[in-house]
Amino acid sequence: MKVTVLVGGVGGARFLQGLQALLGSDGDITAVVNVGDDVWMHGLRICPDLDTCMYTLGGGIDTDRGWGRIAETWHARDELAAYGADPDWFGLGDRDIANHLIRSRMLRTGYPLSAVTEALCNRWKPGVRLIPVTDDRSETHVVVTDPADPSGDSKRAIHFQEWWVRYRAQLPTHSFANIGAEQASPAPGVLDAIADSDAVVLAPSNPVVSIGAILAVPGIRSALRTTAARVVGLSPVIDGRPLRGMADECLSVIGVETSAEAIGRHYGARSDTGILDGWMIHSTDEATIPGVEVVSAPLLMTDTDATAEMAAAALRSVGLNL
Ligand code: FO1
Repeated sequence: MKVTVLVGGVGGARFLQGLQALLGSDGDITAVVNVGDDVWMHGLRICPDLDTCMYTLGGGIDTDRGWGRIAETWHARDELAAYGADPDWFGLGDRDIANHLIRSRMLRTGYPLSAVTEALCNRWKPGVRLIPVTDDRSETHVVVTDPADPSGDSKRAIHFQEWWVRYRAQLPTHSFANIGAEQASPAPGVLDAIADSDAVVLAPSNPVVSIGAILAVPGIRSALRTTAARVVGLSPVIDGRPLRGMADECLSVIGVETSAEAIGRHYGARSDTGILDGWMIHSTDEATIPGVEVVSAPLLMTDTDATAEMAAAALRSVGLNL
């Protein structure tokens, strides 16, 4: 069974683990991964969502943090801070740095990010195909009230990572921008994966800075609207609260209520101008979305079996027999 999943970071990686467990060797899973979080730091290209998926499925992730390597050390980070090297608020682990050194060298040699990802996955063998949504630059930047201006009148754009890690989204925030998206195009294999799958799944990732950043790449939204596959999403919000991360902070910036129903309506029905055929919500939630089949099931990814059940419910909801 061919399934293509649009994923962001931690929630998306966990969902992929469950889907992989569900489909087993019959599965042919392609993950179209968000690159909006990607950033140059200390001369290295960091791709947090690709790395979280690769490490999680490859067995190298630190499960408490949800990012970076297990059994990590931080000597290089501490040395950089000792030199006063900016930024000192973003933790690069020693083991993780090897990954970024290889990626940065390959990018500078001219390899596209999709080829770099394939090379790194030769080591980690995630068991699913990880493809960045685009090989081009499409970074999420955030327009905030300038923290350096006491009057509070001036705005400036900062990289998503600074907003998320340095400021924990606690700045007055006005908008998001996907820098480079207009000139970006889907990476090789992405449109075919969406067109040729039995189902396309929107993982329970951040609807704005993960799924939204993927949809910002020209061609993705129309591929979802025209594929013969059924398209089903899973709500990242239960009982009005995100399971982790700061989806609520992001949703309020774009004026969408933090609820399963509001997010499903935000994605919209394919029979209208949206991208969904089905929408999974948690057993305790309610939602009515014109043109979308709403199904409720337990959406807590407490372990791989629970996540596998969730994935099965999602695929069944759009008519796949599992
Ligand atoms: N998240 C943090 O909260 N603090 C960090 O210092 C940090 C470093 C970091 C380094 C590499 C990497 O791949 C991810 C990292 N993250 C860190 C997570 C990153 O900010 C993610 O983009 C977000 O957590 C959202 O997915």
